[in-house]
Amino acid sequence: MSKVSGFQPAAICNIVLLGHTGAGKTTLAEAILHKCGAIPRVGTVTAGTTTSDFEPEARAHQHSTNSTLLFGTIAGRQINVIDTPGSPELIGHALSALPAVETAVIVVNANSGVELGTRRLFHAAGEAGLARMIVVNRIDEKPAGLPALVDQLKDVFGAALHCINLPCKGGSDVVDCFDHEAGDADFGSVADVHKEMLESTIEVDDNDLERYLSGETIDVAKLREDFVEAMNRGHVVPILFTCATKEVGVDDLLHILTQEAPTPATARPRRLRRGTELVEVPCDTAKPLIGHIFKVATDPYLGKLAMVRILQGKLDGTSSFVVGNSKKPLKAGHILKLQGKSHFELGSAAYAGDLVTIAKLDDLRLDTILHDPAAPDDLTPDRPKYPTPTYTIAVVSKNKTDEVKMSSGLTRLVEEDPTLRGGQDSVTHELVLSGIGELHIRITLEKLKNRFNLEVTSRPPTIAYRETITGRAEGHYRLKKQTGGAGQFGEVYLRVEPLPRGTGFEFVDEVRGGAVPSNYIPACNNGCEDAMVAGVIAGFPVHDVRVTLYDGKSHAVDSKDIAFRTASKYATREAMRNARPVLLEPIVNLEISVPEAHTGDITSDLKNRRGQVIGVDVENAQTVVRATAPLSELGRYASQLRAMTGGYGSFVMELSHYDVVPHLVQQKIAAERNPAPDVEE
Ligand SMILES: Nc1nc2c(ncn2[C@@H]2O[C@H](COP(=O)(O)OP(=O)(O)O)[C@@H](O)[C@H]2O)c(=O)[nH]1
Ligand SMILES: [Mg+2]
Repeated sequence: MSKVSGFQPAAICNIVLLGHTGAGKTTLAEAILHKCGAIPRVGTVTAGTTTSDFEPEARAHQHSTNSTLLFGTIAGRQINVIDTPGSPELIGHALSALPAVETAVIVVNANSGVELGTRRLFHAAGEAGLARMIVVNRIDEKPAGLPALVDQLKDVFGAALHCINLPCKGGSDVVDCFDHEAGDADFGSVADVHKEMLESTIEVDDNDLERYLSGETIDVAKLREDFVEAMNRGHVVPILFTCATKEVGVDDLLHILTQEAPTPATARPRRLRRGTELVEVPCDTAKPLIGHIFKVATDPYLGKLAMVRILQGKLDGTSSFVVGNSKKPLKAGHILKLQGKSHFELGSAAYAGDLVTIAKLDDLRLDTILHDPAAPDDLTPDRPKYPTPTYTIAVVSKNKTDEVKMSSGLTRLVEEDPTLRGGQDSVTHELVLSGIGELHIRITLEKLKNRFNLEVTSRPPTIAYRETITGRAEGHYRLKKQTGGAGQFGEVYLRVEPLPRGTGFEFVDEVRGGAVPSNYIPACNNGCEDAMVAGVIAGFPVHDVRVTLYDGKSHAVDSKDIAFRTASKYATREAMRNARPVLLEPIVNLEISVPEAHTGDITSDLKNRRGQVIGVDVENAQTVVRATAPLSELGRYASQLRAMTGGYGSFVMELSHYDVVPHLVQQKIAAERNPAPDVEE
């Protein structure tokens, strides 16, 4: 295996490619690698031959379904690129990459402009403290629309946006307006764009601004320094033009990335959390090692991979480190640089600012901190705000014998995806999987098949209904069995009554004069509890019931624990049937965020779902509707909300409480569940 060497912070450039599906991120990454000489020829997304889209799911869908690490070297600099999927449902992979880089390159499709997710990613990158730039790609397709597109971008993202180059020669080339003060462009004036960029840049340095205003020329080195500061502060967000398929503008992009964009040494220091405080971690190679694990994945040959942004210090195969506040010392053995599915080994240490990969260490988990034992152990990552998984399905493996394999496969996938949850539901005992939407879940199931050879069927999850009673009632049962030799005898009289919601089960012994001998009372208690396991309406667990045992009868020879247990169970069930039993359903709190124009549609749709609106807040043309609704009415809400709002709606939910199911709905559920009638065991 060929070895590569580690770069110093000032010679590294880390970027993440963000933007909607189809903007051309993966193709642009391919062009960057080609220009850096890292790959001999460029692959295409449609043929499934790009370095980045190497996973079977990405090839099948012809778009990225995971984030990937790539790197190239040019002009003495190492460029680390993280390509991300553009689908809003797969945004978790894009968000987790933000803490790893200095610069977010937001790629916009020249044909479609600002698309779903573009704004969100632009702002998320800003909140993560990244420098940002916008690449307008696919300029070959509709060159006449570009001036209007620039206006739209400035309108949406604000006054910090300035072109740093312009298309020329009919879109077959670009002219750099940072280094050039004059030239021919397809639209706009190179001189004007240069001046606009220059003037916004030097605004970050009062001294330079004063010198400029008094007619002095600012030399390029100083201008570059100011430019880095302007990008770091979000005061300048450059716009660049490219045609990735023809590699137009890619030299220019690389020039800006290597000469003008922040490096780990000049970027704003990355931040970690200490409790509620944010702590800056300067990119200093001389300090003890601190690294953030921003991605975990599995390689068919190398096993588990943990991808690390080295924040401070340096890392080599022999460095001993720990994770979080664990005391267990770990060693990497080898430090790898990934290039899509391939990898290279580092022949030297990796330094602060670099993105490297460690194989085969199970203790390394997403969004954890690894560090030298001498570095503080109370630092945690400032985790990106991941969307909450609210789209849930129940899965069953097609092959019964696969069940163990399936839960370990799911655990792996959940570990690798911050927006995926999975596991056995403690109430329904189903294996459930929650994600952001249908596409996200579909891709997850494809991964189960492709990686673990697991085929599953999926269906809506069973709602964890509960049962309770709303009245008092009496129950009696006499168990008498005489089969040849020893018989069974137990007779109980009891009463049931409702308890306040959330109290659980209570057993009270009011038996007088040994009508039920005291040694059988625990068995009676157990029998009453047995009756709580499955209620009388539809077999769901029973909550918040008090059972008071007050009388009974025993037999000197035939009475035994099991007889009293069984009798108590059936007496309790009989009593519950007469105590106005009801079904309870989980009610969730919802916070639904939609563009203001959709508020009416959303609230009337909620009414059809038996929901109740609690409040509506409007902020920046965005409405947040707060409501409660039964969980059972929200099975496909994640996808339906997106459909109702053209993709711009999102929501979070959490369990609020349990409430009585309306009678008609209860009858339907009871008929579907069809619980078995009581028969003596
Ligand atoms: N005409 C043209 N097509 C492009 C360009 N860049 C990418 N494409 C095509 O656009 C489609 C989506 O590209 P891809 O790289 O997968 O976009 P991503 O989803 O942002 O990664 C592919 O079919 C590419 O070949 C470009 O500059 N010009
Ligand atoms: Mg892609």
